Amino acid sequence: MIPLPLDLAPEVAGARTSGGAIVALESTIITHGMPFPENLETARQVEQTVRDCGAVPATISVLSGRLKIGLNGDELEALARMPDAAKLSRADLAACLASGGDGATTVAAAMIAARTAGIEVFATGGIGGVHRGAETSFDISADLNELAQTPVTVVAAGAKAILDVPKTLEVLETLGVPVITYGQDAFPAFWSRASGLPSPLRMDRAEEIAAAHLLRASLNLPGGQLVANPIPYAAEIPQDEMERVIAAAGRDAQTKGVSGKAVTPFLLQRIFELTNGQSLEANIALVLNNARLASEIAKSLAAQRGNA
Ligand code: PSU
Ligand code: MN
Repeated sequence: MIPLPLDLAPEVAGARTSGGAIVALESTIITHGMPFPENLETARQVEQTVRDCGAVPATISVLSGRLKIGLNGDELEALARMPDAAKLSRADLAACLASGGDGATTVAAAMIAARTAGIEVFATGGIGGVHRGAETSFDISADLNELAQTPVTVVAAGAKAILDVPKTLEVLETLGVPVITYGQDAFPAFWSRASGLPSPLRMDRAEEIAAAHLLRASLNLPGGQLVANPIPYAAEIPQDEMERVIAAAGRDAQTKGVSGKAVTPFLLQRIFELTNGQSLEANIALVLNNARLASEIAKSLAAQRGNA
């Protein structure tokens, strides 16, 4: 083995030494999920929200072939302005490090990096999943397999309706990934608080979610947990309003022959355009909401380990 080119931000290194709460954050949402400058503003707000909650944020990316766990202000801005950052999932991470490239990490790659750095809680907007039409395209995000094998608790606002939500839940069940909805029985669908499907599990307290994370380790179970956190009421967009737009974006992707890792960024960008940017406001609100819950879980993990 050769040593990993790993850089921990001083704040993150400090929290690791003291056993403090740390929340990992992905970066594909910055480079491929939101337009500039909203991406940079949101990334800064998410980090500030984590700090306000009493935890340390660790935004994950690859810069000049180094795996960064926590970015300083200049690095965050450089990433947000980067027009051609690679989108790194499990398959791409080591190759990007080997070639000295720059890239943003998806949920899957950020989970791998978080585990490497000893971080167990992670916040994002939405995870990747089983795409509509997967029965012919075979398009299933590597995020799902990652949840099955990497022991990180991931807080997301459910699964975005660009995916086939029932199939996504079926695959998660097959993989043995706990899907825990926070504070309600219905599994949320990103912009909407309900997907029309019940959540496999429900928990109402961050402490319980942290305890379940620790007990999975005690049981020697590989893999993490998916925590589905419903978007705040005030920011919700009803599902039927989004459906028309999602269907149109899906048709555009098909017409243009978009495939592979380009599919999710294409759909997100198209939906942004088709809603004249309206989808973005909801997206920002739910990411901040997820950062808050992830911070509470991370603090509880630290406390239950006797570090706080
Ligand atoms: N879903 C969203 N916003 C996002 C993504 C998904 O609502 O920004 C990003 C995340 O980084 C996720 C990735 O891990 O897309 C999934 O890509 P793929 O479907 O190609 O695995
Ligand atoms: Mn895919």
